Amino acid sequence: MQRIAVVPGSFDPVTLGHLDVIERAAGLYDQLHVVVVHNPDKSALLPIAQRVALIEQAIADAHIPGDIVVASWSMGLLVDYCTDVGASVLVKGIRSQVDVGYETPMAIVNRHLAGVETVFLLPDPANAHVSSSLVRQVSALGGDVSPYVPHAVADYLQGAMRP
Ligand code: COD
Repeated sequence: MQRIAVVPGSFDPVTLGHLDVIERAAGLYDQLHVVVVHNPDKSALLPIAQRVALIEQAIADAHIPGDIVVASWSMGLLVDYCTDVGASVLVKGIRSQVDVGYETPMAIVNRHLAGVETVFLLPDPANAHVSSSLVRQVSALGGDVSPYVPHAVADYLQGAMRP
């Protein structure tokens, strides 16, 4: 039986921290779905289709091996996506106690709702401080985001900032 996992996120935009989690999760499961989910608690910078395209480009540029599907989901519960594709595991990154506090209730509810387990990966220390919100802020203020994001994202954001 295939072991299928989902890495969900806002990915607004995808960062080197996300890419590290995606690469390590791809090595743990037979098939990985990287799923862009609209988070109603956050105001978005990039359209969802653009986030999907940048993740696909970043995975290709980094030559991450494995069976990786990039998709988006806005039809309701995340566990419904998991059920649709036969995934029994969600993989999430945990950077801090703040992430633990945010993710713990969701992990419990997702297990109760659909029997979907959540696996937490600790970040690579090199990326532990990186977040999409930090990238959005640096970009909005005209700073260099290339230390924090894949090349495709840096190129896209620098192009978008040009008058
Ligand atoms: N290193 C390691 N991991 C990282 C890093 C980093 N530098 N940066 C982010 N991550 C991890 C985050 O901790 C998170 O696990 C994941 O990557 C995605 O991060 P973001 O910021 O792109 O996405 P979020 O935090 O806005 O999460 C959005 C979700 C849609 C995944 C979340 O809200 C969710 O799971 N929603 C479920 C909706 C649902 O079905 N609710 C009902 C039952 S709970």
